[in-house]
Amino acid sequence: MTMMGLLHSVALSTQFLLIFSSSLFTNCLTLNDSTTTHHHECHQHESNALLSFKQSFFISKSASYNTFSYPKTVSWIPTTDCCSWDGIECDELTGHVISIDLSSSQLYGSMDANSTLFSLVHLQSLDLSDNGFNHSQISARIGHLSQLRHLNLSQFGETTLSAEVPTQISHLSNLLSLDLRSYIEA
Ligand SMILES: *[C@@H]1O[C@H](CO)[C@@H](O)[C@H](O)[C@H]1NC(C)=O
Ligand SMILES: *[C@@H]1O[C@H](CO)[C@@H](O)[C@H](O)[C@H]1NC(C)=O
Ligand SMILES: *[C@@H]1O[C@H](CO)[C@@H](O)[C@H](O)[C@H]1NC(C)=O
Ligand SMILES: CC(=O)N[C@H]1CO[C@H](CO)[C@@H](O)[C@@H]1O
Repeated sequence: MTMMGLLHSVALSTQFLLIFSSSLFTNCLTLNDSTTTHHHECHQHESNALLSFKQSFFISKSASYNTFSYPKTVSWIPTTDCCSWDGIECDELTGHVISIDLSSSQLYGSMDANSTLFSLVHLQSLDLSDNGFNHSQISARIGHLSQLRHLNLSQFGETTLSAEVPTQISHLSNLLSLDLRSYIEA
């Protein structure tokens, strides 16, 4: 084979490869389109559950001890995808809410025993540490969140949770970390 012939066949096969891979690429994109856009958005009932949880609290700077605290729930706006809200993480495939981080979020109020929070059954991580829960009890419904791996309800100062821990917390068989510490100011 001459040098020219070799170059020619390389060029041909490169061209073939390019066409082949570009059609593969388009196929992938089309497939992806249908899977991603469909599942990435927050489920409506989970969005509603988060919004009513938000509405059950006041924002009060003094409810959080951390000097870098800020009200994360301000970014929780009904017309937007809840997976994009501050402190919220969704499963990339199913779109279910799997993590809530509302640590040091200046939330003040009582935690309702029937809070809509307990309908978020796909939650794997829940951090409500350093807010002001006005001595409310940890709901027995915490036991509904059976996927929970991390639970942080530790509090500071005067506005801690009640010291009583419901026995249902023992239903959380996937728990890897549990923080219920209370720091009372001297
Ligand atoms: C705090 O708790 C007290 C006593 O249970 C109650 O009267 C009051 O309404 C609560 N405040 C809030 C903001 O939930
Ligand atoms: C919670 O809801 C149940 C029924 O779903 C009701 O029996 C119970 O009284 C409610 N508890 C509170 C504290 O609202
Ligand atoms: C729980 O939250 C507090 C305050 O946000 C933090 O200091 C602590 O490390 C957390 N606990 C765990 C086990 O992550
Ligand atoms: C394979 C497949 O379902 N492809 C879909 C990708 O998304 C477009 C529109 O976004 C649909 O028309 C295709 O059917």
